[in-house]
Amino acid sequence: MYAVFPIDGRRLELVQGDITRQEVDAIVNAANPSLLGGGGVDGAIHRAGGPEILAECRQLGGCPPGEARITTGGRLKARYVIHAVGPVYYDGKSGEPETLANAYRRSLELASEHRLHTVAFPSISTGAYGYPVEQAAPIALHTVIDYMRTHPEIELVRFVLYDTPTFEVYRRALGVQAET
Ligand code: AR6
Repeated sequence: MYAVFPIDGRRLELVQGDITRQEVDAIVNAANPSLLGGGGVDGAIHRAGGPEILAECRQLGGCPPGEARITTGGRLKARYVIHAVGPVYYDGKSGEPETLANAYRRSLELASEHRLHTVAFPSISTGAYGYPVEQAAPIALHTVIDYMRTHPEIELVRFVLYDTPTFEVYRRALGVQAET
């Protein structure tokens, strides 16, 4: 499944799929503050990318929520992995929206600093970290759209959503039709 939202001649895409298979300059990992791996998309990225990514992560000394760090992509098709740490959801009134927006924005700032043009994101914090996807999707989308409008170097942002319900929530939040 696929949907596209044009932004000033560039593209915000939604696809259902596996982020580890994306051929983009950087894929974003939904990491934890240790940066030493975990389950979910984090586990999948380290499995697919190999031990080189973890070896680089060990040198970074962790990453606070709302921040991001960059490593190479190891064996992945993507040249880089941007490790972003989202918030653990508590009640939605404890700074989670700001921390989630910061995780997306800082990831894109790192992409710009490294002269990368195409970036794929998972749905940060909506798995093990428990952020309701209906609340997280508009924050993720608004943050990325705002950034793309002011940073023309970012040519493509692709949200790679693992399951159909998550894809549908993002598609509705973006207000676009799915294509096949
Ligand atoms: N491709 C794309 N999306 C995926 C993939 C994949 N291969 N695998 C899972 N997802 P989560 P979080 C989706 O739990 O909530 C880790 O242990 C998944 O269905 O990976 O930010 C870290 O180390 C969900 O929609 O990340 C942290 O400790 C989304 O990715 C913690 O989990 C995010 O789910 C971070 O939790």
